[in-house]
Amino acid sequence: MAGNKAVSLIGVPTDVGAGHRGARLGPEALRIAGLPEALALRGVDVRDCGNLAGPVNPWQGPVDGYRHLDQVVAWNRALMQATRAELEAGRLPVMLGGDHCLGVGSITAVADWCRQQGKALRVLWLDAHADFNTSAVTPSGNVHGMPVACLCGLGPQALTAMGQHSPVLQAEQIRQIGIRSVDPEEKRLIKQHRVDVYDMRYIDENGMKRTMQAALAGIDANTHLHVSFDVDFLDPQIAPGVGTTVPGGVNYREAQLVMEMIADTGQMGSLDIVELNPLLDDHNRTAELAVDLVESLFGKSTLMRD
Ligand code: B3U
Ligand code: MN
Ligand code: MN
Repeated sequence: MAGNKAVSLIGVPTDVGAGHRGARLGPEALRIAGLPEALALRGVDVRDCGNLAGPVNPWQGPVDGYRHLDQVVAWNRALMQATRAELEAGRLPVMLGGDHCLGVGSITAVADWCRQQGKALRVLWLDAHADFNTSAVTPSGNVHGMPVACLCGLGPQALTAMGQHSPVLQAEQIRQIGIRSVDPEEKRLIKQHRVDVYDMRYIDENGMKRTMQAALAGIDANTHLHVSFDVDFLDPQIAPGVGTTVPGGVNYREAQLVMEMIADTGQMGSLDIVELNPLLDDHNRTAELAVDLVESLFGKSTLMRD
């Protein structure tokens, strides 16, 4: 059960992969919203590793279809090493982002570790976006729109081959939930690679319970579940503190159910919390909501179930 595990918080204060600046302040906002204390209250042994160091955001335009690729690579290398070290220490790494380009480093480390341990890996990508762009089709050059493609082997070698195996993931290991903004060429790539997408229409038609049952099907005691939680998964009415809000997102009750159903599997082994931008937030309320949801991920449930 994830709730009994030792957790390590890894702050990654950067927004080099994003189109807005401010996600670099995300780790501090999550701490101020009480994340370490909330986990400790749940009986979790929490270690805050502090923030990783890396290059500043040069705030330049795209070069060959990528913005800030060298800086993105440097941050991801640092995160990959830190994530690996915490996994090897038997702890559950929680990455405090930072923008979603960092999913490459964290998941590459997790995938290497799972291979070494003989564990199956399932990645849940909670997001408004599919993050499956490449340099050839990206509308922005922002690498936070590309991490899933990189993990599936589409992208610059410096990001697709950071770990011991490339591609890092097979598409069938991924479930995307909450998707509602996909660029036209990105859609073509997603279909070509057969990524399993539970978009908002699927959720509207089937309800969140059935969506999560489908997304979690096949998970067993040998599965390591990695949750990559982009805060823009949530509806902007409840989570305004993100750079790329998309209306029509997951509401509070649906989000709680997602987290509770993940907690019920007992198999979550690593977590990313990304794209929180405190400069766009309203008195840190998005960070506080993220902390509330993470508590549910670690087993806080309703009174009736405790
Ligand atoms: N798909 C767009 C927008 C985007 C993707 N991920 C985020 N925004 N956060 C792009 O620029 O790739
Ligand atoms: Mn994302
Ligand atoms: Mn997103």
